[in-house]
Amino acid sequence: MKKVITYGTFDTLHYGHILLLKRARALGDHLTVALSSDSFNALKDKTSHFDFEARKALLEAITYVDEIIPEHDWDQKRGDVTTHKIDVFTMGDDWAGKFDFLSDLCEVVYMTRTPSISSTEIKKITGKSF
Ligand code: C2G
Repeated sequence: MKKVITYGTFDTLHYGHILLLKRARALGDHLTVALSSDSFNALKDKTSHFDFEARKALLEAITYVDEIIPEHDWDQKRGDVTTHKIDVFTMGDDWAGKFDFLSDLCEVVYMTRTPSISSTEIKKITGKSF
C-alpha cells in the first residue's frame, strides 16, 4: 500500500483544500492528514475560525482522507514519515522547497495551489473577522 501524507490547518474547508486532498490521495492508496492543532496554529501565527475538533470532523467527512493525526510542531515530520511508513509527502507549492529535507525518507511532491481561494478570502467574503 502506497501511503501519502500532507499537513495543514484546513480552516473553513474550501475547494482549494478539497482539490489538494483529492490530488494527494491520487498519489497513492492511503492519505494521512496531519492536522495542525490549535496550539500549533498559534506557533504558525495563524488563528483559525474552527477549532481542532471541528476541523477534524470536517476532514473526516472527506472521502479522500483515510487517517488524521495531529500536527503539534514543525519538527515532527521526519518521525511521522518513519512511524507511519509514508512513501510520499505532499504539500501545495506555496511550500515548494521547504520540505526537501524529507527526500531521503520519502518522495516529496509539491502540487499547484488552487488560485483565488483561501480561508483569508472566505473571511473577506463573509465579512467575518474570525
Ligand atoms: N491549499 C491549496 N490551495 C488553496 C489553499 C490551500 O492547494 N487555495 C493547500 C496548501 O498549499 C496546503 C494545504 O492546502 O498544502 C493546507 O493549507 P493550509 O490549511 O493553509 O495549511 P498551512 O497553514 O499552509 O499549513 O507543516 C505545514 C503546515 O502545517 C502547513
